[in-house]
Amino acid sequence: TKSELDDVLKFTHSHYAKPNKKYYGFIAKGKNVIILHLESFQQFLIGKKINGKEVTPFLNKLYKSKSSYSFRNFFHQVGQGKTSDAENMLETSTYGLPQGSLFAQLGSDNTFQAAPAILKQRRNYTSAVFHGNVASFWNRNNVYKEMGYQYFFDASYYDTSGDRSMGYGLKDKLLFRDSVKYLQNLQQPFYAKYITVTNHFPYDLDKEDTSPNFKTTDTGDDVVDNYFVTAHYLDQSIHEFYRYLKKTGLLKNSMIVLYGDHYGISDSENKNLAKALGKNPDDWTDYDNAQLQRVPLIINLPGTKHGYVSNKYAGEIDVLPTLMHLLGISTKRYVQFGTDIFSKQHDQVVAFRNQDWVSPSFTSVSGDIYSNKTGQLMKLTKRQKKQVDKDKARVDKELSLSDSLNEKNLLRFYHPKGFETVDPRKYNYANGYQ
Ligand code: GP9
Ligand code: MN
Repeated sequence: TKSELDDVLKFTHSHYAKPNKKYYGFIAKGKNVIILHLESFQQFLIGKKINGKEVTPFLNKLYKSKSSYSFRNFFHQVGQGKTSDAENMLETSTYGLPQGSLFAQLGSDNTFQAAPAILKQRRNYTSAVFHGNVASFWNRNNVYKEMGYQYFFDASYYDTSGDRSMGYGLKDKLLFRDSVKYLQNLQQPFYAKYITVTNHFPYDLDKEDTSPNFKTTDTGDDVVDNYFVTAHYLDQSIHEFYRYLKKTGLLKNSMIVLYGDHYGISDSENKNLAKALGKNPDDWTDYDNAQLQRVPLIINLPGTKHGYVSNKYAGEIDVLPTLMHLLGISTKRYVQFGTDIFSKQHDQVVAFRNQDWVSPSFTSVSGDIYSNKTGQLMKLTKRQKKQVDKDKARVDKELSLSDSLNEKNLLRFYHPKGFETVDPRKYNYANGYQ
């Protein structure tokens, strides 16, 4: 295991991307961090109009705002752990497992060196999660203690009775509204994560929650048609949340990070989705499926004026080093497989959990290489083959080293400078923070 840990450290140290001085600690230092985990929210929703109406007008405004750094080539990298894989990647910058959910399988006993503990120990951040489902789903109540979360405001903190819930829990508008009393009493600076649920397969929504003037598609596939309706509802929920942030005075001293956790429409439905995207279903290929794995990443810093939409290719694995550098916190000492997207050394090859990958030039699906320029299968030149082999080798190595680290719980043996091992017994979510 010592040598296995050394293999991991050798890779992550050689793969480390140092901060971009222009962004390191200037724009976000000392701000609260609010993570908005947008359930099943895909990038194709951004800017999309249906019957002349924007599906997500508020998020569209946020995405283009001068106070946002938004990413149009940002991809989810989840496996079967879905939401819990996204959480793991964003808060540890290590991947989920090849099969199943890391949270469920390893989350109760593994040693984590995760965002809540790092931010607490380095900058005295309070940490909290807000989610309208029961605490035990995805084994969160145990995992969050290993991560060092001080608070977990799960379903037991809200009235989830009757039509206040839908699918996996409390409806998003109610989660945002009923949690403000907890959020505004958190000791600042805080790191608070909201996990939404309403925009979740099969995208049911009570009539009372739909907007009469938003008419969705009529592809004949209920999942696709309803997806736009619940995405529209989620957009309204975020808009309402921003109003609460403004009213409580939290907006101006917070960095709000919004991202889609993974796809909402699965490959099997994509042919019906193609019509809604104005594409010919008969021309739909694996390349198109891979391109739809984009989810939005919006880093919103109210008050800044130099935001822009970045073309950089990146994935969920890259968020933690990126956020920590924005906060002015160094990351070199931690085991992180991702790289700071603002860094000149940021690695733009994005690994998918199933060993597929995308880069600015290529899309690799089950070993077939497509050109991102033409969307067609490629006959590789010698030089292109060399590049593709290099990218593939890096993806395979990164995934296998991450699996070795997590499956063998190697962080037990790793002590980054100044990091105190988390004691999960310190936390009791039933009656708030000890
Ligand atoms: C449940 C919710 C489920 O709490 O997070 O999300 P999923 O993993 O199914 O996307
Ligand atoms: Mn999810």
